[in-house]
Amino acid sequence: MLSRTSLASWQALNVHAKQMKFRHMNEFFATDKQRFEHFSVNAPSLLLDYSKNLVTQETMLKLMALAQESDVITWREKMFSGERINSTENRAVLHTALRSGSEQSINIDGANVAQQVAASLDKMKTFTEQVRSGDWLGYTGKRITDIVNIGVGGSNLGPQMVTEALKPYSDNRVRVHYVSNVDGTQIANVLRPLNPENVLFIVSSKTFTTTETMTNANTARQWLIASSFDEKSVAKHFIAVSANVNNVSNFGIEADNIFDMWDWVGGRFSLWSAIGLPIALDLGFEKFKELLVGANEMDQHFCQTPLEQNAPVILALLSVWNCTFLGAQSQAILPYDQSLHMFSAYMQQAEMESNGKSVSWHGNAIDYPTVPSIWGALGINGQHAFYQYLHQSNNIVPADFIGSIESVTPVKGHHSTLMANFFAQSQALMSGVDEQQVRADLKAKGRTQEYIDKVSPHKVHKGNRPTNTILMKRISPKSLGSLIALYEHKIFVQGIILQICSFDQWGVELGKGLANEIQQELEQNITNGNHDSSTNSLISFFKSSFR
Ligand code: G6Q
Repeated sequence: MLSRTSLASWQALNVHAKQMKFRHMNEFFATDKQRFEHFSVNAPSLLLDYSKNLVTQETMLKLMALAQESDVITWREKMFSGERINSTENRAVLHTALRSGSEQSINIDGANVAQQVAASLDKMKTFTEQVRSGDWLGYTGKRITDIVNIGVGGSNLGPQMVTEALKPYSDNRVRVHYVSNVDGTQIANVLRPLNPENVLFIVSSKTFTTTETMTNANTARQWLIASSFDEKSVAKHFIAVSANVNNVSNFGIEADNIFDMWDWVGGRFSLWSAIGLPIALDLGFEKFKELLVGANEMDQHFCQTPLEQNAPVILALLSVWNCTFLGAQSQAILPYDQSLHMFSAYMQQAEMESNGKSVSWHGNAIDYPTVPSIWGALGINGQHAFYQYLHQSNNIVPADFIGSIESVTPVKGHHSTLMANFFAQSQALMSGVDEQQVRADLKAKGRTQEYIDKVSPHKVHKGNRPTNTILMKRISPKSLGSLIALYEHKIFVQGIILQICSFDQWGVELGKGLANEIQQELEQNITNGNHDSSTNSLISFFKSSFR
């Protein structure tokens, strides 16, 4: 298959980008009074305003032509129908089936996916109700008050981000904690205040081989047995979510307490599966289902809406426009809602692990810029930290502003202050302030000419910095489900346009393998000496100095 660069739409965008680099968004807003109407769409639970991008109607037409020529529609059908589009791992990509509520059968390796999903959801429901009602008892007959989820990467970030976002919806029947880091400090801090008699551990690992998770799970197991003096207590206090039943059984977790994972769900897309159990335990199963409903509504929007009005497609095309054609190298995710304080970290994994690659589907080197690095933090905190860079650095950082019309926990006088900043920042990033204005403002304040000459260049803001604004009514299980699915599909479309295998993660696997080798050197007094001289010397310095 030919590189995307050979497409007529790609070449047209290249020429167009060279002209657009000299335009300013201020000019577009001045000449089109309905720019907001022309460049915004409604999608389930949210409004997307993309008018503050360096785009005209012509740009959008050219980008839509690129989506058409890249066969986005055919690829979308392939994904939803269970074709093995994860080509390097020969797997289907069906996280959408986890929330479809559909009985329509998709067959993977002789099994009906719809039936597998329905059975898993039933099992999650029963289990969630047992624990939350106090029917599930620990080894001394006490109810479970604390859930500790042990998992890392895709088996941690999604559930933790959602748990944090939906805290106001928790009835606090159980407390949910997360352990992901193999640094013992984390598990020690989590376990210190807990009583083993009341704790239920969820070991979340698709492979059940991930060293960090296995190390933490073994520590948790020892902590429990140090109190119960009975290996059998593990059955009452450990459950697992995994595709590796053998390893889970060897760990001592009973078959009934294993929740399925499947090859057709990637870790970073798995919060909709039993990996989401901590969410269901925290909120109750019905609210977990609302999360699935919200995601499914976005799936429907993605499948049924023409590309021109399709929010995930638009977001993907704008990212390709800003990064591949206009040269931006990073993108900020800036939530103005405390509930979303982990959202940037979650998106960082979702996009960078999916599309942070430099080889095409066919194994050829990709010779165009692909996806940006993703970073960000709560917008208000960012304003007093890194926004300086967004406003005045030489590097353009496109940003997504995400906010809510209503606060989930209204406190008088707070929300309007928060949202005033939300609107002000994207306006300032777009319009900037030119030197003439800066000088006039300083003069009006009575500053001396000498001061004005000195300070004016520093106060100029060029503006023209692209932002998207995503506005939701309020954060709820349903709207959060829609928001996450919006970005999942954006990432998918980006991958299709850039010819990237979005669903593998060989870069993660490389590090896992190397660390296992080095761990043996550290623990068994072996000197391998086969590393580069820096790594060899660091290992020997570590061993000689700290033992
Ligand atoms: C996600 C990645 C990766 C994975 C972790 C944990 O898509 O594959 O982040 O989730 O490495 O893997 P396990 O669930 O197998 O422990």
